[in-house]
Amino acid sequence: MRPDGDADVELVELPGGEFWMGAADGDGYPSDGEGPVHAVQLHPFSIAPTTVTNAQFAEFCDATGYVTLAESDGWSFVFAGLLPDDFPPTRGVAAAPWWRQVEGADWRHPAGPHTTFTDVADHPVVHVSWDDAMAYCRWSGTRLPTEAEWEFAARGGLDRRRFPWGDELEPEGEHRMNVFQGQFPGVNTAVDGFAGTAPVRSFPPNAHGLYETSGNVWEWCADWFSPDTYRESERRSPRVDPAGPPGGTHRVMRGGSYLCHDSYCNRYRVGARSANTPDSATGNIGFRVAR
Ligand SMILES: [Cu+2]
Repeated sequence: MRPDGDADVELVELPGGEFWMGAADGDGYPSDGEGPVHAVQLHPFSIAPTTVTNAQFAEFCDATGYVTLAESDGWSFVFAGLLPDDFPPTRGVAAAPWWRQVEGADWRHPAGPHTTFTDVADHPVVHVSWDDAMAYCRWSGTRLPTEAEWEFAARGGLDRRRFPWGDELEPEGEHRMNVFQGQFPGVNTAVDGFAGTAPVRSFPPNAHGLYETSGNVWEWCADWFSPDTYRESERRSPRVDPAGPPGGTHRVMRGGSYLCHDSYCNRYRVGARSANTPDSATGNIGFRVAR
């Protein structure tokens, strides 16, 4: 087994500096606390150009024997549209019936027990909880980015834009990220080329050299989530290297996923925020590391 901190991790060095964090009212959901847009200062940091892939996560598990929460629980949530028509009945989530509780779904079996990660080695690892992500970080000598670092990196130096490339969802009709097309959740036309996860580096990187900072999979951040984070930051919390509230129940997730669609969830914008409990794992949550 390799000693902690010795993994070969590709990182992009970013200079830090000041940027405008958050999104103005109008685009998002008031309960997410995307605003107010406020100036944040960051020290230099490094961040991975892509989310952690199945191949990379396999290296960690091979080296350490690590077992994820979904593996020990024996099930995880898979998007209904990714299950074959003849799949045995599954239980759904009442408020989100398109999420099916699938026995044997975990990072090694991303769309259920009949699938294997080796077929999608260059896709983002999914079905990893925040705690699983932290375990990978400890092994690889990395950490999760703070929410502020994530957003700084995702924006790619563009000031107050909606997406890593500008303001337009599909500039000149071109798909720049892996989100949902069609009628959610039943009709998935996958016009962008992908019904589920896409391999990392499927779409052009932003100006910082980062791939898929919008769409594809949600990315865990280090911070606790609060819809008041930015409002508090106006008064108390530091404008330099903010690290979120001191405690909470949910961890921040950023970037949106292949299931985001304008009709019900447009959180594929770089200023958008979401959160989940640290023990949550689903087929559309992954992470990228920082240092
Ligand atoms: Cu979404």
